[in-house]
Amino acid sequence: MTLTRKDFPNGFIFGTATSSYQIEGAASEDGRGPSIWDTFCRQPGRIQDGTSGDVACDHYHLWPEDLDLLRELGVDAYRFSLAWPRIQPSGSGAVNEKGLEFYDRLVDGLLERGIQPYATLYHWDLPQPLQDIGGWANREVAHHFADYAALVAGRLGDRVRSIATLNEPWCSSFLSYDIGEHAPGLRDRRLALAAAHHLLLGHGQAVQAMRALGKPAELGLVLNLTPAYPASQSAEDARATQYADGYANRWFLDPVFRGAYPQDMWDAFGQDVPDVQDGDLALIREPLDFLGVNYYTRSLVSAQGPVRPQDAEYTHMHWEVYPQGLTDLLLRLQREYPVPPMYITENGAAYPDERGHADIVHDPERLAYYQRHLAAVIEATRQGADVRGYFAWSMLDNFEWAYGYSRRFGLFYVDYQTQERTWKDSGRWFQGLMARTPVAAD
Ligand code: IFM
Repeated sequence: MTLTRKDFPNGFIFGTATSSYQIEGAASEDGRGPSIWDTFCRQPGRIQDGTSGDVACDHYHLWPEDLDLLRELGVDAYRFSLAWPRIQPSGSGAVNEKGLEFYDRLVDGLLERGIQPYATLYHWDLPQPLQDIGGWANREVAHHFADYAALVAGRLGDRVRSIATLNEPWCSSFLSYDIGEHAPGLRDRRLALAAAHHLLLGHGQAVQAMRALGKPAELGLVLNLTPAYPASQSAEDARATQYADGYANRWFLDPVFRGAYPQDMWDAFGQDVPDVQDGDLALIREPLDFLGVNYYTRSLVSAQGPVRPQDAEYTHMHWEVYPQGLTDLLLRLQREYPVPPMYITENGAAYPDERGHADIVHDPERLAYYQRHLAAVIEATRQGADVRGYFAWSMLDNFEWAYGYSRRFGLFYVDYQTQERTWKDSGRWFQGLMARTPVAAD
């Protein structure tokens, strides 16, 4: 079997994705203020290898070389995020011009190389001063976010093709305030639900504020969605699966596309539900130009807890490789929600790559992962899902949050001592796909 660009709908966009804290480094340069991840990384035991994003891939300095690599890769687009603490070090008010200038240069550099910029406003690096007033659990932060969004859209909205407000609000709320694995590392269900609500509110307000500027950029939201499947036919497993789906997916999809929180989850969360004020849900439901879908794996659920099938393949994150889940997810979104056009804004896999002496890193499992998931996207589009593009996560190996540098997701291998970038087989395979030549799909 071969895969070519012709297998995808006309105009389908291919790109790679990264995020500011994971690659930029230069944590205290040119007026950047501290973010919650700077704080979190300094707390003992939070990051598996005790590292931080202080230097990361040093992309803040190496961006011209990195954009040259993107050009060589041949992608149509590049998805990156802006560091709010570079632009507004205290999270509101005063603007740090040097921070905005960095993104000006990045966007112009992409355009000069014929690559379309896809910007994300918030990929988890909240300015620390906003955490000091409670972070996303404080409703005020939503208003600050909308101001920041308007500021960025005013500056870049003519040049970027798309602006996503939030990346993966599930992670910035449940994973960060309920499960405690991400900054700020809290374990409080009530705060997590307040944070989730204020993230969505901030998203809606930001879309309204940006739209009012009348800039051409497409506006949307990026959700990480994990389809849940029952481990058996039992009624107990079905109930547990519905809860898992509510917690991971519907708590975000329903307010954004239906204007209401799902009743079963509202009942299940009991006393912890957020304070929803008049007009909030109308704002959250603000129409979008696109939905970004981040897909990595599925969950298999029993009443006793998650199940790990024995015969399945797993990535270095211990996530099951399950391409069918992506087809199912896209078709479900198209069928059950009034979704706008969709992009796969992230998909990819970590494997323990090793750089030998050759000038290429062999990563057969990642390559197979991409081939199988792209085939899953094609299948979904053939069955009617309106998918307009696909972004591989990630362009570079980078700082994988609580795992530090111990997990590699890149199409390019990064040597963190020398900052040398080395092509992986998966990168060369993408290059072949971009060049419109048929490439093997298995
Ligand atoms: O690295 C992350 C990214 O920041 C958000 N989505 C999932 C990726 C892999 O864990």
